[in-house]
Amino acid sequence: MEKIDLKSLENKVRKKIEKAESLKELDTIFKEVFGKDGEVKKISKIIPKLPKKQRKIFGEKFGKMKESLMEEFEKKAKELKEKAEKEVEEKEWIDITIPPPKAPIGHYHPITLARRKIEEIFQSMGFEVVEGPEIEDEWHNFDALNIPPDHPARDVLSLGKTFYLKSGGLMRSHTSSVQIRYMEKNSPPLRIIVPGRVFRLDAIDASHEIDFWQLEGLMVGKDISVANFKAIIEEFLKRFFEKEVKIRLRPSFFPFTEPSFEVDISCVLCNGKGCQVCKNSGWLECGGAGMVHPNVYKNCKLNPKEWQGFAFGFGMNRLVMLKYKIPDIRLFNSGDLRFLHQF
Ligand code: FA5
Repeated sequence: MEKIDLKSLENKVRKKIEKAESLKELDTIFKEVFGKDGEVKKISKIIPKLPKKQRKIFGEKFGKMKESLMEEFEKKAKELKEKAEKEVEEKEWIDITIPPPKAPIGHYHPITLARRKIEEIFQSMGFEVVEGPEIEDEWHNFDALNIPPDHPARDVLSLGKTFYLKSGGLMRSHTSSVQIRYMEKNSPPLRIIVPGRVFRLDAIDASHEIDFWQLEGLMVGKDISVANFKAIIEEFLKRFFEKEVKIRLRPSFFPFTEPSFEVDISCVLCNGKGCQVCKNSGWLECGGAGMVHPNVYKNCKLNPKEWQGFAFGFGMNRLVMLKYKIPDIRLFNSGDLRFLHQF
């Protein structure tokens, strides 16, 4: 009969329990001791074979050892469970008082921002904001504006640069078409602006797009003059750029205005002193303007002897580029969010 050293077995198991670092490890040790093929089972099998007297003493000792090891296991298990819970608590600790990260919000396109500002300024001066179709017909885009089919003036307004549609009609090449649409339906006195998209088959570069914006204006009454035009435009520019801006009118030609002029504004970047953007001239081109041609009134069934007024058509992208110091017109339609996020 082999000698069973309960004491050393107990010490061995106690040491193992003490060293256990996780519940899983402890469970493995438990199975080694109390499991099917565990040491305890093995001893239990031996006990009935012992002589009666020895059996009783040994049995009692063995029972006590089992009990005390069981207690030890339980104690350790409780300890390890608490430790594990504490670790989870520390790892998964959530501060519910921290504000959540801000949800990303969209930005307005600079054209939209400028458009709103422009509309607000002109509305405060009694102008109505009007829209017209982007797909036009020859009558509104050319003919009614005193640009007959065989007239070389069609070249001035980029006949070869107009997008014609297979289905008939064309993409409007300027917002002046809306002058006609409005005067066909409304009698003067009138004051309107038309901020709108226009399309031209131009070669794209830093200052030319094929899909850009114009700001049209029309003011007609009994005695509206160039002086009114100058005053209104200067007031508009001052409020748009938030600084004093001078304007200069140069003689020009448009079939739908007489006289016609090119409108220059004093450079808003160098205040007219001369810089790279204005090519040291102190002036920037901003668009065309003039007094509405008598034929335009006639084409809208209005009496040219009765009415007079001015019209203008500015490059809106140009105005926005100057306001926000945008160096390249191509950025507007680029869809580049890094650009848009700056506004
Ligand atoms: C016209 O389109 C006339 N309808 C303007 C007008 C209206 C004159 C009413 C008189 C009375 P023009 O083709 O010059 O004119 O264009 C006006 C402005 O649009 C230009 O000064 C320029 O600032 C802008 N523009 C023209 N082409 C482009 C382009 N490809 N890309 C960006 N801006 C352009």
